[in-house]
Amino acid sequence: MAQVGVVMGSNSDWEVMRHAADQLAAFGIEFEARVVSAHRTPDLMFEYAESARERGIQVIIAGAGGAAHLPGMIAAKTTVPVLGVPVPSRYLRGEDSLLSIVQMPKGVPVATFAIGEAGAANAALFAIAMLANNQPTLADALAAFRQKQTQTVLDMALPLE
Ligand code: RP5
Repeated sequence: MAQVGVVMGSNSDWEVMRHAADQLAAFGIEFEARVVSAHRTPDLMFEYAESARERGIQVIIAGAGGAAHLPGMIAAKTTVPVLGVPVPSRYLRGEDSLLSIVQMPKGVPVATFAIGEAGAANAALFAIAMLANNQPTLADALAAFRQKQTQTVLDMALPLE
């Protein structure tokens, strides 16, 4: 049963959002990935959000670009935590996506991540950290991931003469 839902406004977002999916898969997290558009499939968006908790989804990662209302609208219809990923847009390079997602009015939060691939990967890592609160083996795996990352930097060499 999927623990994490990964949704995006278009399949054109996949190139960014696959970084969330890849990170979840690397930790063995069961997840589902769907295209759900706030303005083009609003009924599907409501149905997805309303059914998420009863289907066992514990965190939703939602990515969208432009006037990116998907994360906020999903958050409006569920109390499952929503992690928003601003997808780079064609004309404003995702600054529009970022501001659309991050500027939620008080009362319905969306945790907002960086624009693009880093945001997608970090949203997945944040979801993993949330799940790890109740899954000790996952907490160990996350600590090992961090340690490996630390060692990679400690081992970095520079091409000095
Ligand atoms: C948004 O519009 C999507 O999240 C996507 O980032 C953007 C463009 O969608 P397409 O025209 O590529 O389907 O809803």
